Amino acid sequence: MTDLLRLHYAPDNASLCVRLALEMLELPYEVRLLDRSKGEQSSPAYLSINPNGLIPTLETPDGALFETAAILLWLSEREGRLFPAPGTPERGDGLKWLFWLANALHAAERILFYPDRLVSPEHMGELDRAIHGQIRGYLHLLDNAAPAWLTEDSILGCYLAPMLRWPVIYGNNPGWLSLTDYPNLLAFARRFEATEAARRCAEAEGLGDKPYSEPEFPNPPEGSPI
Ligand SMILES: N[C@@H](CCC(=O)N[C@@H](CS)C(=O)NCC(=O)O)C(=O)O
Repeated sequence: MTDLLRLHYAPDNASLCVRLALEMLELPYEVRLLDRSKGEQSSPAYLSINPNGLIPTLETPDGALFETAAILLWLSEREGRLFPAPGTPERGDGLKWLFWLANALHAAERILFYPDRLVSPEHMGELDRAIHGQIRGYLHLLDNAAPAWLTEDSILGCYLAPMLRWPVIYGNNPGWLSLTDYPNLLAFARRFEATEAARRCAEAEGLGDKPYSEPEFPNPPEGSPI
């Protein structure tokens, strides 16, 4: 247990969504690097706070929290900012998109990044094509819906922005996706990356000048992101 907020992270991993929210909320926090090249996310010490062996975990006075969406919601409710409060008319809309980001888009992106966990090498191309189609479909849906929350000051934005960059640069076929096909999402990415909070995170994790509108492979001070 800690009185502080302690983010267990690896650069440009899902912990980035949480770092963005922490910076946006201007909360004091410390970070603990998980070196993925050494498999530190699977160490007994880390598994004792996150039995999934996934990044991120946020240690809090209420205990260790995992699952990006849960951490983002917990932070916003603690501070009373960046997400519609319970009982407000906007709450339902916020919740439905938060769950959608976690269950639809994030889940699909995990298939893109870890196809080898699901199929043998000879089926990898087929899976890649299928998941590209699904992610494109999700991004078109979001671009067309252009929900009211697509603003720079929302935990939904903190969750979405990294998910616009990762599929462009990671996976077996980097470059298969271009944000120019999604004008509303591209406009959001440009606004989001111009915020002070996003700039501080980009600096801390070596994400470059246009991390969301024109993503490039990162160059984090810690070395490799994966
Ligand atoms: N559902 C989890 C997914 C997190 C996730 O996919 N984290 C990745 C890093 S971006 C990870 O830990 N990958 C290591 C692995 O899957 O072994 C969440 O939202 O926290």
